[in-house]
Amino acid sequence: MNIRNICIIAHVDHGKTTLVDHLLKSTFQSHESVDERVMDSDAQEKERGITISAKNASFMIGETKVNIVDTPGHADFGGEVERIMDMVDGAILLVDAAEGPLPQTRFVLEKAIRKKLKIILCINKVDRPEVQDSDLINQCVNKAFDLFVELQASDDQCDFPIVYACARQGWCTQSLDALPQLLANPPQVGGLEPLSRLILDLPKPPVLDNTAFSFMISNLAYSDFLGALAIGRIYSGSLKTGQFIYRHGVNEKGQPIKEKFFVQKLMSYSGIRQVEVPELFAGDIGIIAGSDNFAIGDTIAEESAHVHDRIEVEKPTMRMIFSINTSPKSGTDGKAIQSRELRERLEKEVRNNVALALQEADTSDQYYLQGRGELQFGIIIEKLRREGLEFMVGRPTVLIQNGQEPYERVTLNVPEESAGDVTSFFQQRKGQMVSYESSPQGNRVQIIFEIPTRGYIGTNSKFKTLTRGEGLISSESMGYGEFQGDIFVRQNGALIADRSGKATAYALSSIQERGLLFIDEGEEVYEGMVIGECAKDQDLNVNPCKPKKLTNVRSVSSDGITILAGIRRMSLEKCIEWLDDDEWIEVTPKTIRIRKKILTANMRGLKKS
Ligand SMILES: Nc1nc2c(ncn2[C@@H]2O[C@H](COP(=O)(O)OP(=O)(O)OP(=O)(O)O)[C@@H](O)[C@H]2O)c(=O)[nH]1
Ligand SMILES: [Mg+2]
Repeated sequence: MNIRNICIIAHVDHGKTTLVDHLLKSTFQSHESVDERVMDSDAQEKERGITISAKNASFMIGETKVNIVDTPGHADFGGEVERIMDMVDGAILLVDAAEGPLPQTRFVLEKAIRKKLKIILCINKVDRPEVQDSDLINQCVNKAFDLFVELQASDDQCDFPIVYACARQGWCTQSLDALPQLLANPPQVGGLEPLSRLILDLPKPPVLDNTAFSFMISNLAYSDFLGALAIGRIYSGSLKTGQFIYRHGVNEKGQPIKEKFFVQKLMSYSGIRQVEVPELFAGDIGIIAGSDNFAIGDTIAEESAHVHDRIEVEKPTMRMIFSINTSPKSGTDGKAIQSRELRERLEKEVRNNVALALQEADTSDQYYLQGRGELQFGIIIEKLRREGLEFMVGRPTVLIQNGQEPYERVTLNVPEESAGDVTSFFQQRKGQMVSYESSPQGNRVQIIFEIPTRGYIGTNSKFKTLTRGEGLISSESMGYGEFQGDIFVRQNGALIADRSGKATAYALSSIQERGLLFIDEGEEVYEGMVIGECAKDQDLNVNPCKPKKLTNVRSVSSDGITILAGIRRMSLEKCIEWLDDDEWIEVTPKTIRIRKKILTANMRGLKKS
């Protein structure tokens, strides 16, 4: 069969998954109702509207089978893009016409160029109002071209074909002159034909001149019936169900190991489905079941076949400590796992995600998970929580190397009126402004900062507030640089419960004068639990359970006192941003609480920021 293996890469939100919807359209049966952004199949992907993990699908263009991998665009999931690059020979690089190339465009393009992929440039969202009657599309193409040159693409890669697209309406064209007509009259069918033709022009999968079967694992999935599923590209030969084959992997020490296993089932992609096939052939992307020990980067091959180099990805720059739940309420909401289970669960996560690593901590019931960003950690925590587990996590910290610390290049696009506030906020956190550019209309500015990752962690909510939700922010890792000394992060102390019990409205109404509450009346608290943010820069122990002395006078509200002013409900993301080094986030399926690591008030002392 004729095959093309391609991926789709871009900065976050530039429209990858939407374009894949339309490419896959022909594979859906007429009676099927298909969700928008069908590849974002995970619950958290749907809720957050972003892609988290890279996923495969396939569609037909005439007689040619196209295996396509949709990838995430957020920098925290860069490892997902890196690990699928070995599966494909071509890439569609999407760029939002109005936003132009952004940090993650550069990151993914660099990876594609290094892997010698042939690239199609797709300028997307040409329907955006700001693009009309402007020169933005041409500027976008020029900036993309400059990026290719800067990243040292080969002449052949620099000679990329271009399509101008509206992924949302499912059409594209190679001619700029055709845009007004297409915008006025979007085609109902066949709108992506120009892109399809370019996909067919991409190189065929190179099939090694060797009849021995060889396959590399780029992704893992799980089936309740079959256990682990290895997803990857077949480089040479073929494989049948019922055969014995070898897994060439590595042990914990990184030494090569070889395991023989029985091929239980083989599948390949048809649309978004994995369908059983009797045999897999070189060139295709397939799925193998038969061993529970599969790991990303392993080669599955006949004994004599070539063992491929393992997948290399950028190293983690951050870590977060995970602990068993030692809070007084442990086990009341969910399953309070023990040390061994916590370790096994985190190990599973690391096996499935090459961008993560597990590191021992000083005590046996705590482990460091190393990764790339707060969002990545937040998603893993939420996933474990939804599995019914209880545990605690600490503040994300950066990994120091030879006395140096990691840096980010942060690109901000903000309304002009908030530029001053945003700038001083990032400068306070040791950010150095490296560029400041006003938009042609003059109402927005693009600012680029180079900032220690430590300073960048925890800026998201504040950035949203400063820009009234209208700012765009993205970052790319710049590697390691000089350690910048103390960075002033949280200004406020914590309001801490000094006993266990139920919070009363009476007590909270007077505590709220000292700061901002995180809890409401009636909520259970325990000694050492953080119930709010102190207005001052110092921690404060308070009694949130104090009952109102009975009087004969009763008034409107339940216990005759004021209604509480405002409560700041702390989402998981907000807790991660807010947390200090002497605090834990206690995560259970039902609640998220912040607590002091040392619960007993008189053992703790009161910390001043
Ligand atoms: N105006 C306009 N909006 C589009 C177009 N294509 C996609 N969008 C919108 O852009 C948003 C992001 O689309 P996605 O397809 O999720 O983007 P993505 O690149 O897959 O995002 P990540 O996977 O999270 O990086 C959605 O609201 C889409 O409806 C387009 O051609 N025009
Ligand atoms: Mg997506």
